[in-house]
Amino acid sequence: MAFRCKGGVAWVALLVAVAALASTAQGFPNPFGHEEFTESYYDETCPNAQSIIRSVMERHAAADPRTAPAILRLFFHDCFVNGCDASILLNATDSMESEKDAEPNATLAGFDVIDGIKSELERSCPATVSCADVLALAARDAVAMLGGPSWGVLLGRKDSLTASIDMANKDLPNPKDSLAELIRMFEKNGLDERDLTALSGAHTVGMAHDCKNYDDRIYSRFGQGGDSIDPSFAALCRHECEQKHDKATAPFDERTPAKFDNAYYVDLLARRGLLTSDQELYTQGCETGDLVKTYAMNGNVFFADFTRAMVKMGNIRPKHWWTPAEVRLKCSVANTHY
Ligand code: HEM
Ligand SMILES: *[C@@H]1O[C@H](CO)[C@@H](O)[C@H](O)[C@H]1NC(C)=O
Ligand SMILES: CC(=O)N[C@H]1CO[C@H](CO)[C@@H](O)[C@@H]1O
Repeated sequence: MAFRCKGGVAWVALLVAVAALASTAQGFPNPFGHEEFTESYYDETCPNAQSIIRSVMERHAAADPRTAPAILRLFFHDCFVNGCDASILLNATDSMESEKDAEPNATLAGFDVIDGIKSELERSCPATVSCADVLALAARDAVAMLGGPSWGVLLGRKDSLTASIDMANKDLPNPKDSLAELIRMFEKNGLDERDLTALSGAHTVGMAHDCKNYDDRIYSRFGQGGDSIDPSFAALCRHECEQKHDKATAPFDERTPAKFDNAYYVDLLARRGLLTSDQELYTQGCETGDLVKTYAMNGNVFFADFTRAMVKMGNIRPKHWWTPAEVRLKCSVANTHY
């Protein structure tokens, strides 16, 4: 049963007002010195950038169905750790650990796809398109290729010179987090409860590859699971984990795991969300619970909110505007070494 809420309408009105204010503010130059992103950023310098990215994405996705979900997840991890600056893509060096080795990354994939896209781009327009923009465009293509919405991507991001494993461990949400914690982590990035609920809908595609991410929920340990999980769903997941151990995989959305649709929210209504962080949106949330119901009923509202939230997430900037940045030549290694 979803949390009952009072004053829901007032909250929505306030949010709409805040969103309207924020969007008018976008027209002004950023006081922190960040350049505005624009859709036309590469129109002169690399007019084929978007078609190159799309065709490499299609080639990889045809060969490996994991590609599109993996790229979408990579973009989220990039943006949440000190802004969308491609820091997630850097390999470790002698003097720097890699975000790839941070705890929440354990099963990230798709790095080779981004490296492949980048090397094709370098042939057409050398040293022009940043890896952070490649990831933003590839994530948009991934969603569209899975049957989801598409949108114009704002461009002009720069690539970081370094990565931070400590920030990756600290700034990425954990699958066992409570709703309050999720709200706090999204808020730190300027994302509200509506963004959180819509962006979590990315879990309508892809798989979890590690039972550790949801074991407490399916075994009802540490206050997780219990009434908030359908017992037959819990039994199904336990069976898979016990049979296959560290090879166990579980789709987030059981019925259409390869289709970007609103079925994730229908699963949450049935208490068949995989992670605690998924299910809490419905069982613990007031505003988020109402949104889950809305999205489950109306896929167009979900698509519209998801699109808007992806643009917002793609606008998360590195926290310090003076952070040195560049256009990397290879996405897994910085051009400049300290
Ligand atoms: C709300 C907080 C979130 C948490 C705690 C979370 C956590 C996770 C976890 C634990 C996995 C499974 C990893 C594995 O076992 O392989 C996963 C997969 C995934 N996540 Fe999230 N996630 C969150 C939000 C997001 C967002 C905002 C997006 C994108 C907009 C996203 C996109 C994905 C995708 C597409 C997959 C499937 C990847 C694959 O199939 O390889 N997640 N997430
Ligand atoms: C970064 O690491 C990956 C995987 O370990 C490897 O395939 C890739 O070649 C490395 N990149 C560079 C530029 O060395
Ligand atoms: C893809 C990747 O680099 N995964 C790493 C994430 O972190 C774990 C644990 O630190 C590593 O063992 C993985 O190789």
